[in-house]
Amino acid sequence: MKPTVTAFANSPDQGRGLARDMQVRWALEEVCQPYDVRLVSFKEMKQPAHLALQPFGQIPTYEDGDLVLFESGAIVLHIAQTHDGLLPKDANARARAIAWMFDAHSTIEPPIVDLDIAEMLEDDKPWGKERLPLVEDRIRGRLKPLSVRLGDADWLDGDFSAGDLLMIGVLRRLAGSGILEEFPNLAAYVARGEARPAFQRAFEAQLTVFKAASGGR
Ligand code: GTB
Repeated sequence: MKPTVTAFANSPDQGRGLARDMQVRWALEEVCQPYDVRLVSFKEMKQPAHLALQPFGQIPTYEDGDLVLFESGAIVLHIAQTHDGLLPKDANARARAIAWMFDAHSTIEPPIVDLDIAEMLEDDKPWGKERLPLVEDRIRGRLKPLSVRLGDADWLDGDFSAGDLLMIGVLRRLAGSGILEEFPNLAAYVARGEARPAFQRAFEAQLTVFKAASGGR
């Protein structure tokens, strides 16, 4: 049986693959696991049927037989633990790859989400313009050590892993901000991830949804 993932019926990201179903799609593509997608509207996400799957009324969710999961990081970890290809076999290397997954979501991502909030919701506040550079600097404060650690390696710790997948997913949210380009090795790292055939397949799949929803434009 194929797992089912939920995604936005009308993604506000305009087909740029920035919503978090993208990481789940990408992980499934990396391990060659076919999957179904159930598209949900903003209204449906807040209805009891979806809230039973995701208490906060968000996407993505993951259903596979008796298992219902939410939290994109937990979903990617589950996929990586139940399929070959996204986590090293060696126990210590596996633990380190999982550490990078947590790092992506709990250390790198918060100031990046804060930038989205500052730009989208706080721009018109009297203090909005003054705060923005502070938020941007907090992102730089996280990217600098990440850039140093990556150095000239292709991936964060040996072969490509679920840690890289989540980290690249998080860094992609900086597209258009100009901040990522201040760290050329991180920009190249993101481009390397985006060039992976599995990423391309996942990206095309979510883009097809966006194009269909916007009348094929
Ligand atoms: N911690 C949860 C996880 O990782 O699964 C967070 C899930 C989450 O934030 N889901 C968002 C959602 O459902 C979509 S991905 N939001 C609707 C709501 O809360 O009502 C976040 C996202 C949304 C939009 C863009 N964008 O337009 O670029 C990018 C990322």
